[in-house]
Amino acid sequence: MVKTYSGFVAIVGPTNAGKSTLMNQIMGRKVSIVSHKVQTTRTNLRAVKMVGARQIIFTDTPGVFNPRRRLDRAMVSAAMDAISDADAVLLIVDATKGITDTIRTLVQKIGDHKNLFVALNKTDAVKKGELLPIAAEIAQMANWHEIFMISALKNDGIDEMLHALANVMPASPYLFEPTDATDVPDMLYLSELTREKIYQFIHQELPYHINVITERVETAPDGVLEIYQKIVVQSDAHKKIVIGRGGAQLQKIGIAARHDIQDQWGVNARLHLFVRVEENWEDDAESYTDQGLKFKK
Ligand SMILES: Nc1nc2c(ncn2[C@@H]2O[C@H](COP(=O)(O)OP(=O)(O)OP(=O)(O)O)[C@@H](O)[C@H]2O)c(=O)[nH]1
Ligand SMILES: [Mg+2]
Repeated sequence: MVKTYSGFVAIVGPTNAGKSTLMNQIMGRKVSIVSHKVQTTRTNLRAVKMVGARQIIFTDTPGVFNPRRRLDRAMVSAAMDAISDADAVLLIVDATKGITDTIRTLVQKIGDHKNLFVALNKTDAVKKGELLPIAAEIAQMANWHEIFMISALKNDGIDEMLHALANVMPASPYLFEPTDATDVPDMLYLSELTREKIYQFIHQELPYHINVITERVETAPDGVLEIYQKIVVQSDAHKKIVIGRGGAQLQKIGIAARHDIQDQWGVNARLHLFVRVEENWEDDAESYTDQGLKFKK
């Protein structure tokens, strides 16, 4: 019998470091939404990757930052849970930013984990000469198993990293089916694709105060998937921004989201978007469970 290995790798790091981009690159498709804005990922998302006979269950986590609001705290706490459950921790450092205070705090938090790895990401965007001092500095901050230089965007250095991570997975029966798969619920995934488009098109700060909920999905008699989503905002002013002049902004978001849903799932879809003002959604327990987060009093 072939000996099997299976374990968890938590992908952690500051917001915007490229954790979700890496997850998607590893899986070869969009598992986790990505944006140029901060605090994009809100909850832990898992994906199963087979590396030969070895199974790695990756957890993409929300970026770690100074939690101020209740939502922030729930996000940081999800990331911390992933670390404590992991067989290996992979810290993603944005090489264009170098070693920041967030990195220092995070290294202290993960410092005594038995399998620590660090990847300097976005190497495509910095000069070689700038990488070496960052690598040297991070090297002496913890007892790293290995330090990788990668570009999640350009798929550079990922294969080698996957093999190194696979090699520290514990001997175990497969914890999940040995196929590449994710645990993102369909309803959440649909909401996420729309949230990604809002981040893409709306330039004000308000995205962090937005929530998308998929309320209903039905197959119409003509076979088209009818998707009803509610975009929750915190004020009338925000609602105006999301809808845009004559509804133009909302229409743009809807078209882009529908195309993405069709591309990702290979279906025909009609997307119905409604914008609702719910001033206190961030204090409502249901908004958290919908997103796979724990509501903390
Ligand atoms: N140049 C370059 N950009 C990258 C790379 N990886 C990610 N990015 C960009 O960095 C931005 C943030 O990427 P995300 O993957 O959303 O970052 P994240 O760490 O998941 O962020 P949060 O979910 O907010 O914690 C996006 O604009 C990406 O396109 C890379 O290797 N090179
Ligand atoms: Mg992310």
